[in-house]
Amino acid sequence: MKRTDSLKIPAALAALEDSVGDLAPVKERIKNHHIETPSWAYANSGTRFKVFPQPGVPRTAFEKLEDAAMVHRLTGVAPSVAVHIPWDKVDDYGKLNAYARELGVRIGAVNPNLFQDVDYKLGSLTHESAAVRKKAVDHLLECIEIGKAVGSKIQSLWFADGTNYPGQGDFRRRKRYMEEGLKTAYDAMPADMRMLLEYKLFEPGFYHTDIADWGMSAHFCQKLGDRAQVLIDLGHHALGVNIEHIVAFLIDEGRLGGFHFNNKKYADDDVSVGSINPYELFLIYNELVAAEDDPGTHTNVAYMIDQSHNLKPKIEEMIQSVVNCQLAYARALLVDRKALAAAQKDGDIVEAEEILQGAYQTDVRPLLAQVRVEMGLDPDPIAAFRASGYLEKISKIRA
Ligand code: PSV
Ligand code: MN
Repeated sequence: MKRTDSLKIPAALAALEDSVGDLAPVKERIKNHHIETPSWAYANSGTRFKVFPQPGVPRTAFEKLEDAAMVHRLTGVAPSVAVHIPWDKVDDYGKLNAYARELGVRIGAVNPNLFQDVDYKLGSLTHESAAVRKKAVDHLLECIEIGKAVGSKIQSLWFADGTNYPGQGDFRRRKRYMEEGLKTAYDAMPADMRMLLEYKLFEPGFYHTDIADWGMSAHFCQKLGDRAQVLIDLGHHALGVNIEHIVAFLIDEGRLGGFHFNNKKYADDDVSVGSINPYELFLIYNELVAAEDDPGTHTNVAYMIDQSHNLKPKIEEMIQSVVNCQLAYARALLVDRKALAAAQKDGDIVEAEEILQGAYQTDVRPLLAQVRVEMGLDPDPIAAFRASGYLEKISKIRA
């Protein structure tokens, strides 16, 4: 089947409407499902083996916003951009903010960087030196000020803190240092700001990391307060971990703050979301939609992408990633939740799985195409990008 076949919208939609009923509410929800893209994915990045340069790559934070705005113009659902400090450090954040607004986007999560300074070789918040710990805390406080200046409501924290050898560090002392540093930052946040805390089981610490899994992250958050929540980066789990279960558990505890979407095949986060295991992504979205549909459950989830695009053209990969999230969300919206609950209560495993599979195997591409048409967009954002001449233009300007 050719990609464009799915864009024969009317016939495909009529068939879908026949089987699932009125699509208007589903389309509304897809239009309002926003995905934040990260400034760092537009910039030059690579693996530790090699950075392969790409034409037109942004040279400044302002140019990164331009590329993010292009992704938003084509998809209609990526209106905010996460920044990373100091990678996106500028003299005047008011100016950066105003430029974002002018481009039709806004600045989203602020990501401090506590892993690229030589002082952090043995840790940042968990370092044995009080001076280094203070330097790390000061950076967190600086990022909160930047967040205030750009109107950001999220501080998104990831720590490279960890050790490589048994005996290198004292686990309990490091835990207390971490708690102390996080608390100083948490207390400095304005009342409408949230702290999202990532975990990662390994790398760059290969013996231990100070926030190794969701349980440790949730524990720190619980001690901090309601505005500290866990951030799930899909790449940061051991193979075989059931991420959708973690999602459901954290939702139920009011501690799911957001996602860093990407995909790991073996480790970490450098592959496009939905590229390796779209069924897993669907099952994650299935839990999110189940929570949205449950009137007794309140969620405030920041949907963000955290990828580093090494081989594919960066803007196209970002469009593809946003669309992959939309595909998973749309399919999850088609799950017949009443029938699923009934099958679960009856212990009817086969029926329950068939219900999920039925939604997952539905071709929702015509539905997404129709949503884009209704939003005044081209139904095929990648084709539209290729036809736009944008890459050729920036390649010349940024040469
Ligand atoms: C490193 O693993 C990492 O990918 C984390 O997931 C952070 O979110 C990201 O870098 C940006 O600092
Ligand atoms: Mn991440």
